[in-house]
Amino acid sequence: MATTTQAPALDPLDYLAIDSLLDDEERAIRDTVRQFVREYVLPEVADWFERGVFPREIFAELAKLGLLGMHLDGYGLPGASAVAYGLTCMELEAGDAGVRSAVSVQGSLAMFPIWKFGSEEQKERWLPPMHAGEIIGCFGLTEPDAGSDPASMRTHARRDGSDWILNGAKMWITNGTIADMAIVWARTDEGRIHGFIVEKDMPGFSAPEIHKKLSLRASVTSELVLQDVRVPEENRLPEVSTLRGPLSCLNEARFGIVFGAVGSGRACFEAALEYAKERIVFGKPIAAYQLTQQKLAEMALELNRGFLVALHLGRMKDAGTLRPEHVSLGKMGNVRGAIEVARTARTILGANGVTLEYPVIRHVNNLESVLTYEGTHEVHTLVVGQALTGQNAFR
Ligand code: TGC
Ligand code: FAD
Repeated sequence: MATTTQAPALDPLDYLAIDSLLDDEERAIRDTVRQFVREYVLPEVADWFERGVFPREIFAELAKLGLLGMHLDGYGLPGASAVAYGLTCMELEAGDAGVRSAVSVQGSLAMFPIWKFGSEEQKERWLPPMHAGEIIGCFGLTEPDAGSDPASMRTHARRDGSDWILNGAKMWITNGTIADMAIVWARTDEGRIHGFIVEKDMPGFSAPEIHKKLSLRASVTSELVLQDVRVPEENRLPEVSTLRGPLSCLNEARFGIVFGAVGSGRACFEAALEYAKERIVFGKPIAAYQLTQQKLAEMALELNRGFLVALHLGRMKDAGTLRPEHVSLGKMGNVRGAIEVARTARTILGANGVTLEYPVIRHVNNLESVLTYEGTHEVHTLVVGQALTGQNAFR
């Protein structure tokens, strides 16, 4: 008698069985981070968001899992694959974008520039304790009058003997107030752009927190103020002196967002699906109405498409073929997709969609920051436009 192959049951949270495209190690890392988020983040995060706080202690927990700078190698760092790093960002952001931001900034924006552009002494001094969560870093590129166009930065570095004197201000800096050090990008009179390791106790440096945010509330966002801060030459990153330095770091963090946004969207989809099956309106669950099913089907489509794009970009990064323009397309598409999913999920929850009793409104609000930071949707559109046409439409 002929046997029929039984296809595995369809998993609404993995409709296209993308899980089967991951290897055992990738799945193990993903599951470990997912468990951490369930145990450590989800029970508390609505409260952190409501109070507008980010618990610094979480760095110790993230370090125990080896997640800080996980995709870098040497100096005691794990050297995990790009896909493993991406999956980590996805799971962390399914908890909250603030937690993913903390990991992105530490690994991709504070450790990466040292790893890529630092001296041997800098790498040995900073990378191991940053991986261990003993030293927290931040990344200062944006200024009050220079966001999308960092080439117009005003923060200034002047050579003074064997030191540099830094003056200026950075704005919207994740982790700034709780950081032990900041990678600060500054321009010299010769028009060079250098990265400096500014230590929090250096006289003239301060990092006041920015309050009244209604997005990414479970994340510290700060100004960096530099008034005649004397930084020794040994704290300057020696291997880069143009905007390529900070923009290279952004490629790393943007890559994490391509995955992270799918995590935010997935968390909203999961909440909406569960709610739709239980909420009875006009005598039956709202999941049984065609309009709700259309919303859920569109959400599933967007999330599966986003995950496939992310995974493909991850495989390209691991193969060494990923270009910044690819990352821009991924960030553009996946953040927009996640926003559509999150807002649609919010409608399914009705009034419950606006309370912190459910995760959805938190993700909706967080995604407004994700849309803007690491290059706005418009900036990435113009990067892709330039790659397609060869025409620079920024200026
Ligand atoms: P352009 O003249 O094109 O380039 C200047 C130099 O940089 C090089 N380059 C890149 N290198 C690596 N990766 C990239 N993606 C690069 N893009 C450009 C380029 O080859 C050149 O190198 P060199 O050595 O020949 O001088 O630069 P531009 O001034 O025209 O600017 C281009 C533009 C607009 C794309 C760029 O400025 C940009 O990306 N703007 C957006 C700024 C941004 O994304 N800021 C993010 C701040 S950090 C943040 O938001 C953290 S949030 C963290 C969290 O909480 O998760
Ligand atoms: P602007 O550059 O003033 O842009 C305003 C609007 O104009 C946007 O819609 C933009 O897309 C549009 N626009 C700009 N140029 C063009 C153009 N050529 N054509 C058409 N439209 C255009 N920065 C850091 O350096 N480090 C951090 O850790 C960090 N963390 C952040 C955390 C949060 C919560 C937020 C919200 C921001 C953070 N940022 C950080 C800053 C972030 O990178 C910037 O906000 C972002 O790059 C945009 O800059 P801007 O806000 O000055 O907007």
